[in-house]
Amino acid sequence: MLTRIDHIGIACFDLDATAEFYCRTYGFTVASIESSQEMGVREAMLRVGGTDDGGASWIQLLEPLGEGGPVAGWLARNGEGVHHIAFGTADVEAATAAAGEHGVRSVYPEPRPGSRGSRINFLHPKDCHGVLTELVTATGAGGAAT
Ligand code: MC0
Repeated sequence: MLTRIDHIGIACFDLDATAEFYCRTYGFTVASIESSQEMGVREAMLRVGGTDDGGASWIQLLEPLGEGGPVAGWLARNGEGVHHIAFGTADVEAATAAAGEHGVRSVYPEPRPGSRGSRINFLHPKDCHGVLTELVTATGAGGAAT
């Protein structure tokens, strides 16, 4: 079962400048910055809101590490903008399998490591009305970076 919108992934050319824009304009805070060679990105998680029980939502900024990865290719074709939407789930394998029962292909046969210790998979945009869709199981309760 999908429990929440975990984050929106935004592709950008300059992660530091884009993070500065979001923090200055909206008052968001940078919770983490990591690099993933596997995904070919440097990424920042920006905390949006949050409550006393730890609830928050997230903007994920994605800057390509090189020219070969999916974000680099997407930026070259489209320029900056929304790259994917991510839904939270307690069980990424089960959520991926459930989508598969509806004919939706996953990008990876097994979950891979994601931001802040999460486990992730992607659903192909061609099976999701043009939206690259990520499924995320966080290490802690409540979201990818909570
Ligand atoms: C590609 N397409 C997209 C898209 N990327 N449509 C919507 N949103 C996107 N982000 C469309 C293209 O326009 C094209 O459509 C078709 O899909 C094939 O694209 P392609 O790039 O030529 O083909 P592939 O197969 O090489 O790549 C597509 C695929 C790839 C979704 C498989 O982007 C992928 O593996 N993505 C998952 C990994 C990823 O995105 N990692 C970066 C975020 P036409 O109509 O021209 O055929 S890492 C992350 O987010 C982690 C750190 C985390 O959250 O923890």
